[in-house]
Amino acid sequence: MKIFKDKVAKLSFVALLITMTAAMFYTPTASAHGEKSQAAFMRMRTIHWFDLNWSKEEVAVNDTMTVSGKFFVFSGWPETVDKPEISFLNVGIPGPVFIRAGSWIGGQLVPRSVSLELGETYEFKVLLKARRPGDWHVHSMMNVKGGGPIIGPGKWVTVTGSMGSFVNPITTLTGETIDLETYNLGNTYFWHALWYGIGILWVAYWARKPLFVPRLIAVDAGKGDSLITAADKKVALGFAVGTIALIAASMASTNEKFPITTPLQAGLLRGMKTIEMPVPTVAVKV
Ligand SMILES: [Cu+2]
Repeated sequence: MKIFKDKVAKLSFVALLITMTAAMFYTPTASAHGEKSQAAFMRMRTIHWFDLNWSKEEVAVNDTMTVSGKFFVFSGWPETVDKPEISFLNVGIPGPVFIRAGSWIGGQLVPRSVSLELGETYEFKVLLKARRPGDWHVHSMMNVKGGGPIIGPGKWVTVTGSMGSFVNPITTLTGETIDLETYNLGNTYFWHALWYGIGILWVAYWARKPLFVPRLIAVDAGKGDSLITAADKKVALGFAVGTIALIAASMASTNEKFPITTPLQAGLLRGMKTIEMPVPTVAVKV
């Protein structure tokens, strides 16, 4: 009986290994456009995209392409979705495989949210710069506050080249040209590591002491006050003062290094230019 059990155990283990290996190597490719999985009322009663044009099917890293077309803001907008009073023209792509170099509604640059009117038709254009090689779905998309992302039709676009050669240069107010792709990355790593290290030290300090159950017993026994010693209070105070001092000092040095800044840009654009659609010449009898 024991031999039989051993055999079963061994075989089960082998089966488990085979399953795991198979699962690791099974990587199906997603080949469908997901907008059809949206609820019908989201897809058919919100933003109607039409006359869409993708300027390229294949684009090299650092080259640009446009997604343009028109959209009609459906007059029978569903009650359950917030009105598109605060909307943002976007694209539906799998992560930052392109960067959005600019977007326009009715010929006006829209780097921020816009207010759309029900029953109106608008023209749009999004300029994309290729960043990561691969085959990607590129969809038009409208983010509506209180409604979520409303995705439009998509098309496969192939990006060729290598991501290592991607650059994103901009000229700052002071006339300096920087590459946003790599700008000050060392600084980002430094601050992440520093705060992570401080956090670990803080947790490690308290984790040296009896945790959870012994603490609960002490609190239940009315000895909760004895858990935190005078030394603990000093250490905690040290952490608090140190943190504030570090923030104050780094803020002062940053302000000194970058005296010219602009306030964060936010706002809402109203009165976007609409287009008149030609009067329908086809009569449909329902
Ligand atoms: Cu898609």
